[in-house]
Amino acid sequence: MDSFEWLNGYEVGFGLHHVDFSNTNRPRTPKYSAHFYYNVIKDNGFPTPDDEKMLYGHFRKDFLWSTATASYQIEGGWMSDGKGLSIWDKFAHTPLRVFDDDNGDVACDSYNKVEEDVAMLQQLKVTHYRFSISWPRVLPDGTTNHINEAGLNYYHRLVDALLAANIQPHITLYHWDLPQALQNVGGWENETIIAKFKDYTDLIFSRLGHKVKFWITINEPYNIANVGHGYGVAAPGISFRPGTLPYIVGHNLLKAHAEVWHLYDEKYRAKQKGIISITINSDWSEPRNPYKQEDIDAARRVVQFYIGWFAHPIFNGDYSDTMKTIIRERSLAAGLPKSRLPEFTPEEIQRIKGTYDYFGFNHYTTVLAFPVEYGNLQHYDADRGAGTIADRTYLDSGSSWLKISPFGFRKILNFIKEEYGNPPIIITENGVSERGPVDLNDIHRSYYYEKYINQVLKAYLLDGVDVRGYTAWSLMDNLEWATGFSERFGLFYVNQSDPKLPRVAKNSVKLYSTIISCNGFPDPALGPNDCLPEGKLTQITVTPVKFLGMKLSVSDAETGLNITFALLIVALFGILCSFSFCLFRRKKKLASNIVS
Ligand code: PNW
Repeated sequence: MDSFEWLNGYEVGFGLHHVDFSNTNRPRTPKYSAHFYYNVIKDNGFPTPDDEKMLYGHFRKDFLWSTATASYQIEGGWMSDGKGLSIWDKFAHTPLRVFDDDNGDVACDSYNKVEEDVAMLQQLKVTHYRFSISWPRVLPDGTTNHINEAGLNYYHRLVDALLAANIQPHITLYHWDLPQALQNVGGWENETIIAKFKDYTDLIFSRLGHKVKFWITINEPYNIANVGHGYGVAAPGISFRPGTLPYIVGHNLLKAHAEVWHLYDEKYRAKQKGIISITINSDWSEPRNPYKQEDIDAARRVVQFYIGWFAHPIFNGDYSDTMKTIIRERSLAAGLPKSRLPEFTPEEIQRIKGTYDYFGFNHYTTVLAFPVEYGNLQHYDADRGAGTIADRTYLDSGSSWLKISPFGFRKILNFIKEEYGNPPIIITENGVSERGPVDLNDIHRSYYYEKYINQVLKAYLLDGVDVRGYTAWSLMDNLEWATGFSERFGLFYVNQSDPKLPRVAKNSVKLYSTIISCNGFPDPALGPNDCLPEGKLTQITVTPVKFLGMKLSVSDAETGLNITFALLIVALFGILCSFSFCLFRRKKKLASNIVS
């Protein structure tokens, strides 16, 4: 416990327990480290925690294995063949909006590289490919007044090439590149967008629907609403009405999604026999201190304001009570006449509820939450009343917001099962980035995919979560929105300084295609398996570990540890020497005192 620390008095506490020296009873409170040390003693060391152990087993026979991209991030051809401008063309051409002023004018030039893109998919052996359609490429001014057949033809060529390679297209109808012409009349803030989105998707179903069985209406409504219209760091880059605009946009996104789901359901489903849903993204959130009720509550609010904002109306009906209550109370307390969160009519609640064929889910990372009081400030973060940080023991990635934390994946999949009535889930994105010098030996990515997909397997086999498919983000390095080409999520490397933009496989391609061939993780104890390279499960990945804040392989970390030990011994030796020297001098002094 904390105690009298010699020259430092009670200022410095070495204790596993905090002692309150201002209280005459001297109460002791365990610190987090006491809980930690208790576990070390209980476990007599450091056994691999259950949630980190590999589970061997397989996914459903008809499991869908996919990888994803989005139109603005890969296509280029920003003005080719009559394409109209999107809000991302405008945003990226505004100085200082995108890192290094990168833009998607050419990107990976996928508009001209159908063959190369399909070749990569074949190498991966995926069963599905998730890509998005650029609305202004097909409808340059956003409306069906003018259909750009040349643009539409690109998607025909891509879909035909996929089907010829026995790969099923999984099409996202809206992945953030709104026609600028529609933004000019208010974009997602203007309710008339709902009818426009319906017209556009009606056209796509009627032209491509006989070849496509998997659809996503909207990708990540959270990012469109809050990042694009609240924080303003994604197109259209609006940040001056953070208290109201994200909620208005979110409201229209939900209605637009529901209308398109009904359109497909009533007009196309019987004939085209596909499935359609929305893709919702969310981090998992843990309490910063698992022993503090305030932190537990904050973590719940973070999840309810993130995944719940959109999932609750679609899967359960209406916004969650948490969001409705908090936003109304904070709005009224600030003197506003009503809640900043718009209300659905009872008819609207019914119209939106149940508009899914599966739960499309994007997931990357886990955060730690704690309560934060924002006083009278009126915006999303203040409504949520929580701050988030990353656990410093998680491995880093190339993106500041993304820390490697596989266990959270299983937890949030279980949350979806419990909270939304065990819907079938297709994971529509999951992946990791790097930045800096190019290294095709991307062990962090192999590690990430192996560990995250294994958590999905645990959710499926051990917890009974109804997972139907998995999609790796991303097929290739591409324009990572406001961070440009500096953050690379690809299984394939795309050299942006070579005008031919060649695609080169990173090492993780082998790992991902092995998991696909095996449809999971075969038990090595069961002997050689045809799905594995050379028939056996030699370590498919190298485990990166963190050492003094650096990412190292296990052997490098061992070397580092040995060197540190050596230095420590030298240092200790030095301290001991000087200490005995002091003692010696003290003794000598004492002796001379006695003598004198
Ligand atoms: C998703 N965050 O966006 C998008 O759907 C992709 O287009 C994108 O490239 C991919 O994830 C990687 O970022 C996100 O800050 C962007 O938490 C940022 C966050 C989450 C998702």
